[in-house]
Amino acid sequence: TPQPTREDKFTFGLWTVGWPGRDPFGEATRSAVDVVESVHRLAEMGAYGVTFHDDDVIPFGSETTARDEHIKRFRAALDETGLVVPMVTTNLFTHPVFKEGGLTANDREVRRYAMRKVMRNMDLAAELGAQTYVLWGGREGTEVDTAKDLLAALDRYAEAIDTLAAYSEARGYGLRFALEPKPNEPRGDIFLPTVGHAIAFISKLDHAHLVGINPEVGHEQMSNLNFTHGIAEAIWLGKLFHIDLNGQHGPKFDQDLVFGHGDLLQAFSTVDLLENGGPQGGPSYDGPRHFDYKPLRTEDMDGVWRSAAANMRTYLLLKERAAAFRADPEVQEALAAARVPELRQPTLAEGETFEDLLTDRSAFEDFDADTVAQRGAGVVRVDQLALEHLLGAR
Ligand code: GLT
Ligand code: MN
Ligand code: MN
Ligand code: MN
Repeated sequence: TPQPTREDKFTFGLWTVGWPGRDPFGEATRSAVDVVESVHRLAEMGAYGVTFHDDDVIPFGSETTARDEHIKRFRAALDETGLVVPMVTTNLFTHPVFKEGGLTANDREVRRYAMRKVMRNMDLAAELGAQTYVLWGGREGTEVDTAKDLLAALDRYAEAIDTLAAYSEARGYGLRFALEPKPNEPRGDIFLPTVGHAIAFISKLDHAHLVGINPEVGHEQMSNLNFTHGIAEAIWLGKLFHIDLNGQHGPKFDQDLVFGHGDLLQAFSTVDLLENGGPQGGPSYDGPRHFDYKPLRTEDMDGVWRSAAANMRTYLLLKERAAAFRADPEVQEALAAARVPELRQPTLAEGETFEDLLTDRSAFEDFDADTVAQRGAGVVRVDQLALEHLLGAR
């Protein structure tokens, strides 16, 4: 059975294993976890790195000396374990000052403060060697549409991101920014709710080349969208800068389950795309495999570490299953029968123009749509073969 190693590039948000289980209806069920312990435990389990919000490492409001001390302890843990920090983000959602928004708050003072909070943590991100800066706008949105100038909010969002990108360039930080879509929760409706909205927004930025997305499995599924299709489009556009893997059972509140513990077939197609979907059949994404989940509130600390291990093990099992699926001669035959490889062949022949297509009688005048319509597409056979590989039945 597969064991995670550093080469697998598994990373975890410190806020994941560190979540004490507080929800809107109940108190914490576990005590807070020291980040130093999280770094050591994750390293022992075979993780490659950790990610964090400023406030995960440095409690909000810490004075300068206390702040330095928190950073020093964290750095020491990284040095001892060799874990890296490929991604960093900002908490612009917990403190009540952000109740009406951060970078898109109506209150300009709040926006300026939010921007400074991000810039300060970008300094730390660069110091720790991060390549990616995530912006999840959990509080950027509304409950009441008429209480926000929606077009101005998008202007302010773009202004903020362009300013932050310019700051990274000017300081030579080399950061790339990844916007994380989510449809709702905590706000009633959040701006840039899906992969598609976020990618379209990016095209309007002055620094579009430095900005991509950090899609989360559950967030797309909350919108009843297909996550695998979403990341496929992001990959196609060169915009998959980072990824948040977890699990979700369809449209409802954000569950943040262990990867694979929600829609398992979609988890399989996601891993298959990431690992085997590249042009030559290899990986289509080479960044960290980042888990953003919450250990169930029912669990004690033993359950927390088990759930962390479960994310990595599930990913590796799916990777193994996807490789077996691709290597199975019957699968290859079923894919060929379903004409899957044919889709890589351009619709027009080399050098062929629409004029040539117009004169090709076999394409239209002599084409027998009714006869061709009778061909089965052979999809169910592929589906069942995938399922059997997934179940370990083949
Ligand atoms: C928060 C959110 C996540 C985001 C994190 C980045 S924080 O826990 O639910 O989906 O990825 O800010
Ligand atoms: Mn610039
Ligand atoms: Mn989530
Ligand atoms: Mn996330």
